Amino acid sequence: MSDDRAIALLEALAETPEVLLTGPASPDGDSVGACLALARVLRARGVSVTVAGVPGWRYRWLPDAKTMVPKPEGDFGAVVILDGDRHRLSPSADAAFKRAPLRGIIDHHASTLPQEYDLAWVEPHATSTCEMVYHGLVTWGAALDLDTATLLHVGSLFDTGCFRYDNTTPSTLAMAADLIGRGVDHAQLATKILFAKRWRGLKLAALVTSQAERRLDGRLILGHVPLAVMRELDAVKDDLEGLVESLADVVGAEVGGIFVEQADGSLKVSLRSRGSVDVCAVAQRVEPSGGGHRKAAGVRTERPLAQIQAEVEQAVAEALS
Ligand SMILES: [Mn+2]
Repeated sequence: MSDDRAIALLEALAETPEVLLTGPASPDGDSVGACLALARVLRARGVSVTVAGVPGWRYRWLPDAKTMVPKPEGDFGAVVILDGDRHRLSPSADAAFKRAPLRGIIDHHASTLPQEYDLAWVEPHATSTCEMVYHGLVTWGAALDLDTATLLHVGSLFDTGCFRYDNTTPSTLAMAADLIGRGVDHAQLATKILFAKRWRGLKLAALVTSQAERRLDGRLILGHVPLAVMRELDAVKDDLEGLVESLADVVGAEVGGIFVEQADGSLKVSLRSRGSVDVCAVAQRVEPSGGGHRKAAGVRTERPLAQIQAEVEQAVAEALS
């Protein structure tokens, strides 16, 4: 771990009067957990911390999630992005970031460019941002109370798919052992963060999987999520959790992808790889703004569905040949 970078960033934040922590717009479990955990520790040291973001129903019950602010206002001495990069911020977080005298990042995405920040703590090989924050806080000598431990465990669970993916390391499991030893309710968290679904989510998954397409002799499985279906079921992003994974889990599949129509007419593409295909590279071939990890990546595009599906198919075919 980059101890020096971690400590430099934590020390700088501890001396900043007003700190804003934010994930990307529509933050996932790793981002929400990392932001709220770091906020707890900094607040305990007397720092005034705002956490920006709108947690979905999956995360709203977590410790301190109700303190998250949808649109941060005013000026901050430092703005730090956790688990994402500056190109994926909400408009209000982006405005605060651009005005801040100190701009930092704590992230493990390979697509994140450290040179775009004043203080960058980026570890592309880290399993999750929560794992980075955990090691950073332990090295810093911070006390981790049960709520902080719970929040850190959330990101670890989320980014490993409950310790299922090949980014699960001995270090990941040692951290989990430590956090569970501090009283974290692993079974409840794993169920609520990764597997819980609303009735409408079950119906949505059934509709999407019933229309899913097999391409490249079943090595690529594509699912389309029409906006009309989302609206009819009154479903939101959190109701899609696990759907792209279930496509990638089909026997013989190398890559699964879902194409989710957005209210603004754009398309949000999520890709998962179960083999050698680098889906981050696939996402970046669709649009340069695509990003993520080798085995889990995404991209947003304005271009038509059929064209994007053909491009993904072409890129996956080339990667497999
Ligand atoms: Mn992450």
